[in-house]
Amino acid sequence: MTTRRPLVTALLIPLAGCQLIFKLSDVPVDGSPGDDGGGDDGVVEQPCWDEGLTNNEDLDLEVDGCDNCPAIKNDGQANADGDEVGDACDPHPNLDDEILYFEGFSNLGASSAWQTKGGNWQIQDGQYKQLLSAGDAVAVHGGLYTNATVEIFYSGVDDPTTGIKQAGAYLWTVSQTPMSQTPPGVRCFESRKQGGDQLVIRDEPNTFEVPVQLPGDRALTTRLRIVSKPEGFENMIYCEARRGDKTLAPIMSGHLSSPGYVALHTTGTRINVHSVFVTALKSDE
Ligand SMILES: [Ca+2]
Ligand SMILES: [Ca+2]
Ligand SMILES: [Ca+2]
Ligand SMILES: [Ca+2]
Repeated sequence: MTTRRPLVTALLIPLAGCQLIFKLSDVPVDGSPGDDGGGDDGVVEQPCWDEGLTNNEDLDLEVDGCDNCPAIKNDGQANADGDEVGDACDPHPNLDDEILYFEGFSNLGASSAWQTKGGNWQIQDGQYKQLLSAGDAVAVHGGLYTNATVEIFYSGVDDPTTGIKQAGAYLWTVSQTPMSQTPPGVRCFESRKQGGDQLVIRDEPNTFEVPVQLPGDRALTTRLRIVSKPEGFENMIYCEARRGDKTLAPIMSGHLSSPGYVALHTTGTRINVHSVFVTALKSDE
């Protein structure tokens, strides 16, 4: 899991004396000890949320573990509500969110966090790729999340000919064995049926096929966001598909307040997953 600065502070100050107090101040400024070293960016930095993540997925000024939105270029790190998640990817602009997980697949060992069933899942070129174009393929992340927001960037879905091709993601309830064939929970898919693109939301046993045709340009990366909001708060989940900053189809369905896994799923199609990002409202909210 993440290494958080407050814990390091507690361990080191008694050993090393006052010299480290400045280093471990809570808001390191650019160029000072504690800055992430991401360049002369001139902005007041937040503490890194995971100092072990040193790749820079989005090529902005902050490495992944010091970036408040690791998959979206946001040089200024704007963050209006002052929580751990930057404006560019904050699902609750006025509530206290925290970052639970980011995977940019920048190292081969990243695959060890995922169980797979079907398909041929490989980390190549900084992406998690499902390389077969037939059959069902699932990859499940071992983390367990409640009231989570999951953002997945992916591309490379096959051009359709006939039949049903789908690529998407789940929040997968823990009551089900992770590798079972038909898990309950909320799923968002992009699908193609006889050449048409559409977004499909399933909150078992219900299925919503969204009457919005998505652009068919597969050269663009799709951002798929799944939000599980707390029961009693808004009592909703929504899924939305985006390309770039454009929201294509925001959808409302039922709630999922029980813990769940994050899963990737393809049917009859290849996919290149660029990153997976999980945030949640802080549990004391
Ligand atoms: Ca970055
Ligand atoms: Ca960023
Ligand atoms: Ca924020
Ligand atoms: Ca927030």
